[in-house]
Amino acid sequence: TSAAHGVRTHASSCTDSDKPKVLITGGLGQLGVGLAKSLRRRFGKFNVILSDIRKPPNHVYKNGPFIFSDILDYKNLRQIVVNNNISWLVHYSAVLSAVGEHNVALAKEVNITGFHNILDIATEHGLRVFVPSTISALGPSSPKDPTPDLCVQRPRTIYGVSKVHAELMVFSSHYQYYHQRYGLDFRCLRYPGIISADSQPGGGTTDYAVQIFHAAVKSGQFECNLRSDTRLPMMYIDDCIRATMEFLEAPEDALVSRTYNINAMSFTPQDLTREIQKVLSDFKVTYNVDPVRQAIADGWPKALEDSAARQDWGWRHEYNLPELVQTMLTHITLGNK
Ligand code: AKB
Repeated sequence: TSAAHGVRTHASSCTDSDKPKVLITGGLGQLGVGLAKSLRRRFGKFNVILSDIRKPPNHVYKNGPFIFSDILDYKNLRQIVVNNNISWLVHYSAVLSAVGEHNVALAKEVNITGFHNILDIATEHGLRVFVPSTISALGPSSPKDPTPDLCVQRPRTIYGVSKVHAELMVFSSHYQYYHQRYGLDFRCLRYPGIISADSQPGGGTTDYAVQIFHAAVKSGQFECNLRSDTRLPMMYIDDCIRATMEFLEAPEDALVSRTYNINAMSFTPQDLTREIQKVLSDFKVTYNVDPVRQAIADGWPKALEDSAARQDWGWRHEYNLPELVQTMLTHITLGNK
């Protein structure tokens, strides 16, 4: 489409002086290191700062700047943005769905108070800010198959409520005003469950779809904590990172909306098991359902309707279930050698 073409034209004409300086919060979660790698390839090693409250493994220090940043400490955040001339902020810090249900106070603090700090800092300094939403922002009363961009959103988890809150904040007249006056540029994608080989998710409901691959390679058996027929939208990490990069780089006038669904594939634990068994025929899965995770998954979409993302800024996914399984098993097998 012309929008997709526009994204590419914009990307290739990027000169040194318009290279953004990017800060990634929650950088040691499932997505930060991968996104930093892609952003560094595109904008230069020192233009992308990864941050977290934990000490990373050595290779993370070697690959580019890493600093301590606590999103609950406003002064610390502001200092980082000012001292490093940050222009884009990717906000990955979050307490995910399953852990959030077990620790609501922590989830409220990180996901709501932390997000407000990010939004205020971004507003104060006219940043482009990317905040992921996910399938968790939908609930049992949302249309499920597929879920449109615009629909009823009544999630039943604190994580989901905080994502709806984030999606809606920018519609408040306060932030609309700052958008017009100071150029706050808020961008949000609703991610499906993300599947990655090198990085682990932590505390989510879709985590089984990552753990199953490691178990298949390591022990040939896996105990799944969701029912065998639980269909959820999922995406391979490379697609997710590319979507995020393309969306971040999309010209503002291509964006009809500030929050877009992105979709790739949907499967159940049973579908995934069968696909893995095509490669590892002895692989066995048993089921021991976690009621908290199952209730969360039962309220989530089975697929996301993402035609607006495809039309407005040229989103295309590359991985379906067979490619996902081949790629994950290859990566994990090679990584274990
Ligand atoms: C989770 O399972 O909590 C996350 C998500 C879908 O947001 N992976």
